[in-house]
Amino acid sequence: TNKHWSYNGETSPEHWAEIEKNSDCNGHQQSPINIIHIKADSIHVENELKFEYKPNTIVNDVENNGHSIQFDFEAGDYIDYKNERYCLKQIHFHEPSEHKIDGIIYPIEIHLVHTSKSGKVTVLAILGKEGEESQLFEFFESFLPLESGAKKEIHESVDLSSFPLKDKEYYSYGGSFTTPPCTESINWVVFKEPVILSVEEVLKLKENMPINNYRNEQPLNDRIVQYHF
Ligand code: B30
Ligand code: ZN
Repeated sequence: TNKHWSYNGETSPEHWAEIEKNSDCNGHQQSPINIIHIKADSIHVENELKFEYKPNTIVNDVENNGHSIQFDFEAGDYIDYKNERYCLKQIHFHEPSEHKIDGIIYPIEIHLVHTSKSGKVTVLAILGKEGEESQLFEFFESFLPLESGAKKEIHESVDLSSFPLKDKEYYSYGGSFTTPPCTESINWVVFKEPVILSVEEVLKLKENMPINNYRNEQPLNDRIVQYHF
């Protein structure tokens, strides 16, 4: 039988390309990356990223899929990115962060995964660091702990418009899924400023997630990162 990918031992990220035969894991446009601010190309485009996050979007369920904690969303929250509409599908977490900014690793990274009608994917990445407590994390963590493989129905509304993302500076580049099959042509948007959650919230998330579920930094190769201010 097939060995399943993981974050440690014989099926860790260094082995993904061998064990996932038809994957892109050996590709040249992989994620995550270390974003070096002074090397990014600064640009300002009006309305490149617009949020259509509603105050009452339904979270269908949460699953511990063995590689992360993932919340699945009912259709309702959208972003308009580069003149295309993307629907929020799911949110999941990594610890510590996968992306780095100027070499800095954050305790948490949140991925908001969006897809367009034509099948394109945009992932918004938000770094998380310790400080004041966050109502939003309080909500997400209220469904933990969750055993590996377990799924819980939720059907409650959440207000992601309370995430302070509107008009915030971000980096963007073309990359891949950070897990097998490491599919390329993913639009990445990484917010420059981290969001704040409490020490306790970070701990609770870390204790209830697959440990060290991050992929190491991938080479930038010939790609250019844009800095949107
Ligand atoms: S990430 O944001 O780059 N970490 C997928 C979405 C986002 C990222 C990585 C992967 C994805 O959609 N993968 C294919 C579907 N998955 C199921 C899933 O959504 O959770 C299949 C799988 O990997 O075995 Cu886990
Ligand atoms: Zn992810």
